[in-house]
Amino acid sequence: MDDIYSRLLEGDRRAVARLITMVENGDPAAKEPIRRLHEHTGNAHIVGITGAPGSGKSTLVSSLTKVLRGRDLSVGIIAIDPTSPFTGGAILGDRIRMQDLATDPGVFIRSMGTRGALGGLSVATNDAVNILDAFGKDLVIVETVGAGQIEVEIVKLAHTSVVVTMPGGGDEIQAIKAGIMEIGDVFVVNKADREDSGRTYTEILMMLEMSERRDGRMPPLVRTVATTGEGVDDLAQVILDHHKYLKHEGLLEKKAKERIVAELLEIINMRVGKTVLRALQDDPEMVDLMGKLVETREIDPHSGASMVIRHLLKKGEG
Ligand SMILES: Nc1nc2c(ncn2[C@@H]2O[C@H](COP(=O)(O)OP(=O)(O)O)[C@@H](O)[C@H]2O)c(=O)[nH]1
Ligand SMILES: [Mg+2]
Repeated sequence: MDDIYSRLLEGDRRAVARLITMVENGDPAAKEPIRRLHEHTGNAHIVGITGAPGSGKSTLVSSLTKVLRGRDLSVGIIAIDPTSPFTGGAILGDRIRMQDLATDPGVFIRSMGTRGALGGLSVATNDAVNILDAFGKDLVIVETVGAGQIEVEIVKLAHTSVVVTMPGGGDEIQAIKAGIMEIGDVFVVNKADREDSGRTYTEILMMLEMSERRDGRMPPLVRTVATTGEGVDDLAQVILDHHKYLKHEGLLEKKAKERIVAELLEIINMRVGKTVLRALQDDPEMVDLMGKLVETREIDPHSGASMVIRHLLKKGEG
């Protein structure tokens, strides 16, 4: 594994791809190179892009990347597809769309599925972000769908969170109201070529103006046409400006600390989950408990969980 570490730092793209596959598969051999790469991380500007399926995120990421490349910035892209690996259509679509970027050595694109995730996706995504950071990418863009738990976790880990909406997306406006609002640093109305886009723009603008955010900052709202690149220069600018703002206000360091803590908690969460599952399988006392829970229904899941935790803590001390 020494090899993959040094090859990665020498700029070998295949080493990057290989290590990401390893973290995605939960391969324990990834731990050592990840550990050693840690000191090379912390330089990339991490950008999260979220929004409903079909709002144009992938198209936008691709045109945004072209603009960033025009400014001589290197870009890593991680597209997370929460659909099952059997419906690989979206991933395929993204690949085709991003094809012209794929030959650019300043760009690294990777899709990740939720396959075998079990709470491991956030951890694998963080690892992949860190790998691309250590690989020297100036920006790492993570595209996720919707506003589910995993997406919110991922968006929390970005320095700059971009929320993409499109005209007529009544559901999205509800989602924004329901909490995405707080985590969005930049808002986009994509598909501004559609005639009903003006109304959506006004609605979101009003909502942004009325909302009271913890950071007291009014996030910019940008209109884009991802397919033609219209407005994407502006989008790139507000994203880069947000990074400058974080730096200037001393917030970048605060975010970095939050990111490390969130990462730690995610890893603990995943590892404890796995440990508990193993313990449940092997331990006769746990087998007995599962019997009472599932077969005879003597105990309810809450009491069962308490018993498992007490049992594991006792075992851990003994
Ligand atoms: N009219 C129009 N269509 C767009 C725009 N951006 C994306 N699309 C189309 O919307 C569809 C979904 O785009 P995609 O990038 O896959 O959305 P994602 O699911 O959010 O990643 C595709 O057919 C795109 O060509 C836009 O600005 N205007
Ligand atoms: Mg997409």
